[in-house]
Amino acid sequence: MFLISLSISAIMLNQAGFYPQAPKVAVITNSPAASKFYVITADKKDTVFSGNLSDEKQSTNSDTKTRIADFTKLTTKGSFVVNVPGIGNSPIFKISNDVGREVAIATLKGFYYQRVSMPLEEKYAGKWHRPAGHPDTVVYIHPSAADEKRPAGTVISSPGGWYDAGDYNKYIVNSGITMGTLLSAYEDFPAYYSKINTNIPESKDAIPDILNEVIYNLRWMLSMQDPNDGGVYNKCTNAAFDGMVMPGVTKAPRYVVQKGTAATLDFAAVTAQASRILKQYNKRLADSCLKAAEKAWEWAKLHPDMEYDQRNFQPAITTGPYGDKYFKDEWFWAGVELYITTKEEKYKPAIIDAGLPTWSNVAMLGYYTLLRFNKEPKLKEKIITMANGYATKLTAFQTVMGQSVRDFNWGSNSNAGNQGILLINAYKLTGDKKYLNLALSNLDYLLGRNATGYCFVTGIGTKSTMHPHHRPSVADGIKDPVPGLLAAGPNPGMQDKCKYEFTAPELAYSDIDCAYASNEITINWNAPIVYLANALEALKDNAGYTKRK
Ligand code: 9MR
Repeated sequence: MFLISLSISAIMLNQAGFYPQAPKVAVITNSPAASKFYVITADKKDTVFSGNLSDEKQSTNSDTKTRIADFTKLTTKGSFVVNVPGIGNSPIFKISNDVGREVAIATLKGFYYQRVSMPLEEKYAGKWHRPAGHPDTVVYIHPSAADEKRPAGTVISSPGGWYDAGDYNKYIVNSGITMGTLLSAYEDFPAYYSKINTNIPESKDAIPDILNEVIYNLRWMLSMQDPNDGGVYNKCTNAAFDGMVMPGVTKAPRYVVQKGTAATLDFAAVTAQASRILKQYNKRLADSCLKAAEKAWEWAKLHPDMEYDQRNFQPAITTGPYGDKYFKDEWFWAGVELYITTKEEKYKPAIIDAGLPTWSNVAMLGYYTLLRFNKEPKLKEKIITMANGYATKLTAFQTVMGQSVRDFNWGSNSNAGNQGILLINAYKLTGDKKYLNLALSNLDYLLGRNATGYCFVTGIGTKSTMHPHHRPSVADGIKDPVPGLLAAGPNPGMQDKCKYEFTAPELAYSDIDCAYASNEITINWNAPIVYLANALEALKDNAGYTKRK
């Protein structure tokens, strides 16, 4: 048994599998003596392909040396393993037209499992069904958020939304980038998403499931705006993190805390974007969203740089801060979304620099929207320049992810996803398939072609994350973790101080629930893989990845 698992972990590949006419690569990590590899059928009866391993490559993010097995030329559909003499067999993988479908749907469904205030019924949630978590119908105005009209202790209702992560709190800033990414996924591929069914309670209505999922969190977000002045509370939270229990078991008081510029502008961007997208499905909701966005914008003009800082709060609040001190990017993104939705020049922002999106840096979301509506065509060059940068030198795992050691920070897997989104945008802007292949290399990374050998999506593949820092997965007594959730990924910061077998940047991942700095799941990390996996599914036929026979 031991030998088998050793050999499995030495051949890294996308454990879901490959589209017939797309690039297909496996990576061998323990210096095989052999120079040939074989692809054999899963029943081990037939050898369908043989090839030469590449020369050895030295990874720049650990001591790992790799050799590449490229079997792109194999286009036969079926179930296979890669075999390297002296090493053994890879996990079984498929070559099929629909190979990305399961992960595309599962990661979107992952959001359903994060819903806060409704029961997850067995017909939708399977064995992970559970009662509703926090009702959040009694939420206190924390002293940090108090004013004359809503003094400390005032009760408001702020139900619904998604739990942010492995914890049970709800944060506006992080909902911002998450919602922007999901709304953009829909806005970039509306026809595709109109056909996707994730088996959620709303699946039978006329609204695409991705939008139904987004609406569940949107209604919560709307409740986080102070109707008196338009400002938005930073989060709806316990005073301290809950223990590792099921949601709703603890009855600790819930608070909304200080308003902030980042939260309010992220809210404005999301509600403005949602407004134009939802108009055709629910005019009333769309109208309320636009009013909310405009009101939030007005509040932000009066408070252009109000940092959220909980350090001296009484009573103390120790849950995640998502504190941000730099607001130019939020101003830009909110301005763009309001401008595109209202067409009013007064919102049109001056262009600022943008890097890969993170929860604290959202400018790129504004670029994507401007380009989607054919505004500011010169931004295209910026996207293409970044995408060409990704194309210059692939890692020892033949991926874009990991070209810079800085890719391995807290939530590193979201960088792989966000690089993928940028590359999908480059493909949409140019039609050059090189960018799509590079985007695919990062999906391959997330699903197993990485130094750890893990598929980082729960429930997918043969060696995937089993013990995420995710309270329901820990506390529900079910062996398998809640499915469709993307683990944070390697993070040499290891701020959790838990046990790590390896500490090099690309290996600092520990599949234990203690390891919140590398093995938590979070909505802003799930959203990019939703975008990426579904975009590839949406584009696969036109890109020629699939095969008719
Ligand atoms: O993703 C966040 C990361 O960038 C920060 O460095 C880290 C520490 O503040 O917090 C992460 O966000 C956590 C949030 O504060 C609370 N919910 C879980 C999030 C993921 O760990």
